[in-house]
Amino acid sequence: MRALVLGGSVTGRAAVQLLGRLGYAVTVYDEMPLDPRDVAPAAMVTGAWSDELLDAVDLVVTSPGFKPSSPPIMAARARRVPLWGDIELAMRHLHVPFVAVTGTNGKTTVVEMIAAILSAEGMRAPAAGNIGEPPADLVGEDIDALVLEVSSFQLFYSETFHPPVAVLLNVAPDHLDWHGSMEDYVAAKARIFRRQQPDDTLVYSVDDAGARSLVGEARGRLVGVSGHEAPAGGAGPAGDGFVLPTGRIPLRELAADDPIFLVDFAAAAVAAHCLGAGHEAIRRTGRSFQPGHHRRTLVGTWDGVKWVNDSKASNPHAAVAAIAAYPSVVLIAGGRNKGLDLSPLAAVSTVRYIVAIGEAADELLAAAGAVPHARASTMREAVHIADTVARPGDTVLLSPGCASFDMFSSYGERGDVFTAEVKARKEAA
Ligand code: UMA
Repeated sequence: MRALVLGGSVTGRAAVQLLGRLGYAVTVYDEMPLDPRDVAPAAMVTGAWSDELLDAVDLVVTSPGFKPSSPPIMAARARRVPLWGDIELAMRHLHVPFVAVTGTNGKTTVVEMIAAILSAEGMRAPAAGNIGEPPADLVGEDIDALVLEVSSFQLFYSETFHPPVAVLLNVAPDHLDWHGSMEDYVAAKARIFRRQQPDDTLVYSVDDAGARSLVGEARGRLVGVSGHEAPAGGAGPAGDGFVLPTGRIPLRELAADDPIFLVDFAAAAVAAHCLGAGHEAIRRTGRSFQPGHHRRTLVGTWDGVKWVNDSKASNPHAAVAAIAAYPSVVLIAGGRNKGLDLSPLAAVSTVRYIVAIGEAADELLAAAGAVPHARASTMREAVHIADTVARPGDTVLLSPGCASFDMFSSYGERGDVFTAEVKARKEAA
């Protein structure tokens, strides 16, 4: 049996190891140069694609970065070679209870919360998938359950994927450059519940119009969650309390009380409960949970101005939610647009000034209209401009609404550079 793995990075390396254990002779293809040691014992082909790479291949496993329109994918489809994503491959061999989480925004936080609750319950339930750890690496490990973050790319390349518990947080335009259209993006997201049956559970946010309309097609048991008002039979705030599937707790006890945190916690609580977590484990996690870096992270407050790093917001939907969470915002935004309309960023009523960066700067400045604005060519210059215009009561918010790859290697690096520039400037002052 011969397999071709597309992409020799995080996903590809894990696929090579699993396919090897399953008895496949594996070749890895990547456009970019690779270190052969990283993909050993697989054979390696880099550079220009050739359809001959599919000769005598029984299975293609693709990394999520390969677009449906890329030559290797088009060629595999044309030759009718079975084509799976890494989630499809891994979940055919991982026979443990699991929850799968998707959504345009917030999925990593919810995955971390579910994993924290299950760990507080004493379960071995690692987080895997788009969060960074390929599930293929977990095949054969002694675990009780799995918490899987699945992107639209991974869902697109899945066939038999069937989560007994699924979470759909929200659906808003993102990754249209990859999927080609909003319809195709939404269709990929819907694959999280396509194979569910009536005894499976689909947790969804009633606060999000995109999620609400999509779950109309689902067959599983629907449980609604909210960051504003707990729906009947679901979870969320109710008066000064918070309704959980296991009972009620005081709202003031939770680590944060903004609607984004509350809806994430409600979804995590319901999903973790489906996998066996009890009241105390859920409650303890709600009290202590801290979201990861670059998610509305406070860098510091100087002269009445808050500086906040929300570099993780790489689409307009995430940026708009963050901007609306502060009363008066000097916004640093822009980067590489993923084919999305950036004008909603400028339309949020709390935006007082826009500093535009990166390839999308022109689009943002055109959308700014009457909102005062400026362009910066580096993060240092953006911080300098923001510092000049900010006044007490403002929040200077880096919430780009775009990918980072035009100026940085990742959203993490973008957030780190912002944090360092802010500290260098304010702590020196
Ligand atoms: N490559 C090609 N040709 C292509 C596309 C990619 O040769 O047309 C090669 C690249 O040269 C590179 C490799 O494929 O060597 C990269 O593969 P990849 O882009 O699929 O990325 P991985 O490093 O395998 O990481 C992927 C996810 N990346 C993407 O979906 C783009 C990671 O999500 C994920 O953590 C990891 O698998 C483990 O599951 C990142 C991400 O940005 C964090 N995800 C998007 C998001 O969250 O918005 C969906």
